[in-house]
Amino acid sequence: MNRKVTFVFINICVVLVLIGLIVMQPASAAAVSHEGTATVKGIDLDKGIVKLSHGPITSLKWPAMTMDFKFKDSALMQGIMVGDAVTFTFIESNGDYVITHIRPSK
Ligand SMILES: [Cu+2]
Repeated sequence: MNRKVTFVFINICVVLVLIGLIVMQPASAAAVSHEGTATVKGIDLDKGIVKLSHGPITSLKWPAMTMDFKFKDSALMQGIMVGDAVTFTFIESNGDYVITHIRPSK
C-alpha cells in the first residue's frame, strides 16, 4: 500500500472504532438489571407491553405502583396470565423499562 492508501485506511479504522464506542454506550448503560415481584394487570402481546402492579424496587428506590413495562419477545409471556403473581427482572433501556425475565411466583 502506498502512503495515501494507508492513511485513508487508518482513518476509516478510527472512524469505525468511534462509531462502535458510540453504539455500545446505551448497551453498557442498560446492563444493570432490577428485580421485583408483581401482580399482572394486563398483557398486550401486539404492543409488547405488560401492566404490572409491582412491589417496591429497592435497587431503584421505587415505591410500589402500577405501571407498564415493555418486553421484546412475546415468548417471554408464555404461561403468564392476567392476575398471576410474578417475579420479574428488567432493565432500563433508552427511557423504557424492559422485562428480561418473568415467571410465576410460587
Ligand atoms: Cu413502577
